[in-house]
Amino acid sequence: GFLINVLNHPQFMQGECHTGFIEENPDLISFTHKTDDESRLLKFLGNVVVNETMGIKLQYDVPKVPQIHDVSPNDLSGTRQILDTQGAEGLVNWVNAQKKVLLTDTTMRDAHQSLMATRVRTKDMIKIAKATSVLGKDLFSLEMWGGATFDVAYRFLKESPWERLEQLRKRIPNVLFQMLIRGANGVGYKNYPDNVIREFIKESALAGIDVFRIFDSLNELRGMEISIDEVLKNGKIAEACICYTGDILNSRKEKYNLDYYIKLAKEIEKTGAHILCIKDMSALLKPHAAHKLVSALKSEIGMPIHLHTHDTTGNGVATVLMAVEAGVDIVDTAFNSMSGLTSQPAMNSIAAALKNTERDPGIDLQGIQKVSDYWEAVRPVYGKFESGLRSGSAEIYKYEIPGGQYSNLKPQVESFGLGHKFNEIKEMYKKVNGMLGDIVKVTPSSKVVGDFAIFMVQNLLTPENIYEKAKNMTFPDSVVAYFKGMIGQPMGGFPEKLQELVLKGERPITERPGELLPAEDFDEIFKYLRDKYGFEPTKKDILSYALYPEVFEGFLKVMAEYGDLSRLGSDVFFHGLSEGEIIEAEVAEGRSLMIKLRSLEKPDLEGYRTLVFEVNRNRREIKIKDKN
Ligand code: 3PY
Ligand code: ZN
Repeated sequence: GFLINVLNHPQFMQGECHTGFIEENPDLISFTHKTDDESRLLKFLGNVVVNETMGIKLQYDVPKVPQIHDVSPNDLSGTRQILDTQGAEGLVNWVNAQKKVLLTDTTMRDAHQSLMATRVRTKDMIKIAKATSVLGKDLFSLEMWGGATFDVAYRFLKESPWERLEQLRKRIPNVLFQMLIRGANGVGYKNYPDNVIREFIKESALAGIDVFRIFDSLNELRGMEISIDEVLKNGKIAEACICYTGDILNSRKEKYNLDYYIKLAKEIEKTGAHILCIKDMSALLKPHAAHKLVSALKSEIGMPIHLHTHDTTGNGVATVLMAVEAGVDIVDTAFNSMSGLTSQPAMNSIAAALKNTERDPGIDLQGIQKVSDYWEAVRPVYGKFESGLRSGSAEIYKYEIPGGQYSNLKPQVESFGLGHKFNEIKEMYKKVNGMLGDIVKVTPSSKVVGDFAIFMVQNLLTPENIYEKAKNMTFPDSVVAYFKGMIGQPMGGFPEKLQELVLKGERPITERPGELLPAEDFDEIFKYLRDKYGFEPTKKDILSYALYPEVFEGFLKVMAEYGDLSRLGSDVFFHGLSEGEIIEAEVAEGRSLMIKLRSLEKPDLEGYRTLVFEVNRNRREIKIKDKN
């Protein structure tokens, strides 16, 4: 290292070397003192630059954080204090007693899941946490965990989702925290053993989740029962969903009619769940249908009703307002700059629209504008994850594709080299739904339909020729698991001929998958992780491994190779440095490095590029393999 440092030093190379050279340039030998942090960070940055950006980077403004001087979140009393002091029943009574409509903000979960592939990092959430706590103090809840965020945090953001929960909880003590859990599928794409679901809920409740929104991707009650039971045991709020599909205004669409939803809601009420959620993941609930559904449910059941919809069609605000008119208790929205399109309808707009009406949510409009402004400034850094959709699409009524899947489908299809067949795949999504007998489509059943549709187009299959042409084909894993009954039973059962074609003689199950799956052995996971990685795994680590073994191990390996990346600014994490740029990188609590990228050299004969950095004004060089 030393010799190379000397040989590559610009002064040395320019022949300016004299006897004082080494004394004057302590960084030449300081490689022996360089911390591990520093080397690992440079390696990470070098990789981003060489293999992703080539040192080309837009200029990003630093988002302005609203300053809060006069109030401390710890002095605020909101919905969280009602739950803590009066329990779940007390909270439900309080909700029922409100004339106003209550608002949930989904910015930190579904909004970015649906708009930018779930990529928002904890660092950007923490910065706005205090302001959200104070300026959003009258919100019912913040949906900030669950769904795809768990997996994506580890897989793509190289950070711990548990840490996010803990950091936000510390800063926002007054508003209920809400998560989305896919019933027996947890925060994953398959059914897990019951003890995994139970322990996961227990640990999430301990870490700060108050409201568990639970759904089953086929609207099967038994897929939600374990989760509901465990949430009740932990004294938290169980919010169970009816996933909305079809169109109750259309009398020709009989399968999912008003009676279907009312019957399901009544069954849900019997489980003891506290709140009923109408989960309209694909934005299919038209405004007048919302009025009809909410009115009917309000007269048939006693639980508070929470509406979740998306703005994919552009009708989201209208749907929310009609539901408000019909007496819905709580509605999901997102701060305006994170709303619209595949995300939730716009909070600021809805709150303003309801001013001076009976159901005014009573939110500080100027306050939430500041929070929205912050997110508006954050968004450009995540630009490469945006879908490119520019307007609402009424097509979605036809295709019935959920918000997050819709914005993700195009890149997914492109990754299969089928970008030019995007329209065909959307058509096929609809056809596959028909072949399956018209099912509820939401994670993971929506993934089954998506994977199946891509497979059909890839292999030039049609609903007519598939029985001949696909006799010897292996179907995608998700499709096979679906037909085996591993994510439950669809209403009306499986189409038998197609099931036989896919399973090729394997016997499907009709039991609840959790009854058949052997319990997870947490002690064994503990020992495995400890022995392989040499640390004492926590309960959270064990659960993360139980849910996502490969993803979690991948995360551990990244931590070992690059260190903790969660403190890096998002512009640097995603876009590295441009040549000549100086950044301040926090590597540990209170410890920052000033890093400049001086130059990026051409690849050598083996394909390695040398990057010259300055770290706290000391020259550092690293070589990174150019993978292109
Ligand atoms: C999820 O499961 O992540 C969803 O957002 C479903 O709508
Ligand atoms: Zn959603």
